[in-house]
Amino acid sequence: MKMGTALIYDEEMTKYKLLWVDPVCKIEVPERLIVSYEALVKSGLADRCVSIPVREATDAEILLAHSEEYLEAVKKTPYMHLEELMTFTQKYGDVYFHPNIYHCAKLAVGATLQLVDNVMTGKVRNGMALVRPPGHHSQSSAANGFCVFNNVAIAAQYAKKHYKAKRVLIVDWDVHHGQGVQYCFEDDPSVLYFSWHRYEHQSFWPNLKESDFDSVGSGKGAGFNVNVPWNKVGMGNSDYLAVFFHVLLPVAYEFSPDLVFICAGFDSAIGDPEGHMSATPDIFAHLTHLLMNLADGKVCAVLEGGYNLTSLAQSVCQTVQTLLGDPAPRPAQLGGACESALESIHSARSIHKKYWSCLQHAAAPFPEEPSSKNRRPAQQGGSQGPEGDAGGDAQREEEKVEEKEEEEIVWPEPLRRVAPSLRSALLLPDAVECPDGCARFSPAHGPGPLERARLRKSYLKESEDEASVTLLYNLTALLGQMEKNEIRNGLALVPDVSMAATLLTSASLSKRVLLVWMGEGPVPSQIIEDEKTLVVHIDSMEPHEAHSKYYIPIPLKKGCGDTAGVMQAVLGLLLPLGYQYEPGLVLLARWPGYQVEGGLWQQLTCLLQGLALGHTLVLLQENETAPVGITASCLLGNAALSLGPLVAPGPEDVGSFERLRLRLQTDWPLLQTTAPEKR
Ligand code: X5A
Ligand code: ZN
Repeated sequence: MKMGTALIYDEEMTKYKLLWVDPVCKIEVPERLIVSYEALVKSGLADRCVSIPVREATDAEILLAHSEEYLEAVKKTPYMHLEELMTFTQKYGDVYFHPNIYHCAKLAVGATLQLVDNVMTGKVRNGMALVRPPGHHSQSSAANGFCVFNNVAIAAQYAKKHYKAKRVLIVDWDVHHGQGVQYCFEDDPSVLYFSWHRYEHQSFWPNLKESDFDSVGSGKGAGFNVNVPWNKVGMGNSDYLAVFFHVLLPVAYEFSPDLVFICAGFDSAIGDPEGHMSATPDIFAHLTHLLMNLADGKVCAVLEGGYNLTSLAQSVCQTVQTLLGDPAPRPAQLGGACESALESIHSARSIHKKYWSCLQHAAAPFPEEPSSKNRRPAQQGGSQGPEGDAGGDAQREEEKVEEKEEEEIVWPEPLRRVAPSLRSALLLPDAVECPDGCARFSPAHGPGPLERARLRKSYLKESEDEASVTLLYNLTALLGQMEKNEIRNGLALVPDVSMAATLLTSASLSKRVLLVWMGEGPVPSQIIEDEKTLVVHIDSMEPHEAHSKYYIPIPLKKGCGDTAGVMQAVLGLLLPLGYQYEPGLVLLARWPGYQVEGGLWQQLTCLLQGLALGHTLVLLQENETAPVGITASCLLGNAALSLGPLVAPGPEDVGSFERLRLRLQTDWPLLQTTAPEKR
């Protein structure tokens, strides 16, 4: 099993800077890299990574995404004097040159290629390259937006060429549109480019028509370019997650990449002078986590923008810590996406429905919308904020205020993320072998006579033996240690899944438990009535009439054998529900006889670990030992097996998911995919 996280950095890339006065470029400073690396060292994260040296990219490698003329022109810059550098710079937009930038740009590409080599050969599972200059704006024959060579575009071509990668996904979460990447792969169906970006109806840099949602790629590449333009500033955690759940992840899973790149710009985080967004640094833990089970875990994150040094350093740490496998923080108080974000989500979903079967049932596109340019969402990722139209003078006033706010903007430092010393504890009958890397759970001491009597009275029949009492006791002891954060997650083979779930939901100290119930068997009524447990029941039966806010049955016509259908339910319903609920514990119960593809079960197990600080407890029927190994692997932090490209889910099911979404979205706004007045 491939393990380890690469960190690729070299101080040399801090050795160029702006040599003249330019208000546009003054934010791109060497300190960006220095503070990011220092934060990784200080927090002990750098030490836990596999450190890999950078190298210079070769001409041939640079030519994978650039013209010879352009490369030859950049090659001359180390010999230019100040005046010549300034003149050369003027040929391009929002960029500067320095005598050492060519050297650094070759190292930035080379660092990215080193990352690809180490990930593709399995020396590490994933990694991050901390580079300067960034890459995603640079084009075949042009430097642009602080970028000289397109690090990620070159690396994607390189992975196709040297490692025969058939499908590459590029997720660009930088706040600017990586138009350079889009141009490079516009007609290429083997590279799926996703970008969200501040757009404001084309009034934000780089002010391109082709950054809008309707640029979907061309020719064979149609459908393989996914743009989600932000038409307002202030987008927050809920907006980012909603785009992942309702646009990116369904498409990415259907595409099924062999390799994932992240154009990891952190100017999309709070406090950034370019982005003006409000997403907090800890959201990048989740964005990273949600991508880590694609491509068998092969994720290459490459730094792009990020200009608030505090926000940047925190966000880099969140990303690397997640790549290393530490539990993600609990994102608090998620609302639904704001109205403007919902419009963007809806536009992207509807324009892409003809290319992606997971979006088939997205509602029809809007009629031409009236201009709503001047409205902005609430600062903290909610749709509840005041939304008044501000015109002319009023807007200028607002901008002044905004500038002032920018300097003062503060947010709490992300909480320290502590991984319990024991990752996975398994409660198995003696006859069942414990998989490597897991610990067989045994409590410090057994139950006293009173405890025995209580367990027997509440959960067992008189006739049941002492061993059953002990098992129930052990189960609650395991839960207790998880809730004390001494053990991260667990798996238990139990004689009766229903009874174990009933016991655990009532014994849990957590105010909120998420129970994911897989299979046809009925959920015990005691749990359904329990207000502190949210039950999501993925089964193959007719819809129950008995649904409530906290009991959500998701029927599947073709049953759990419909991998695409289940994945659709997991990404579009289960995860948004789970994230909004903020559980303190996740129980994943598998009804006996439940037939499910191993990879799908693994995806579910892995994705759910983004919730509840990774406190996942899996319940399997005692005699069903086959899934123990694959489940344990996921609990230990290995990536889930890739599902391969997904086919269309059962059309009846997709229809019923959409109806379910409509019915639930008042209670659970993170399920929304459409702005209120357009529904
Ligand atoms: C990589 C990056 C931003 C350029 C902004 C120019 N570039 N106004 O974030
Ligand atoms: Zn940027």
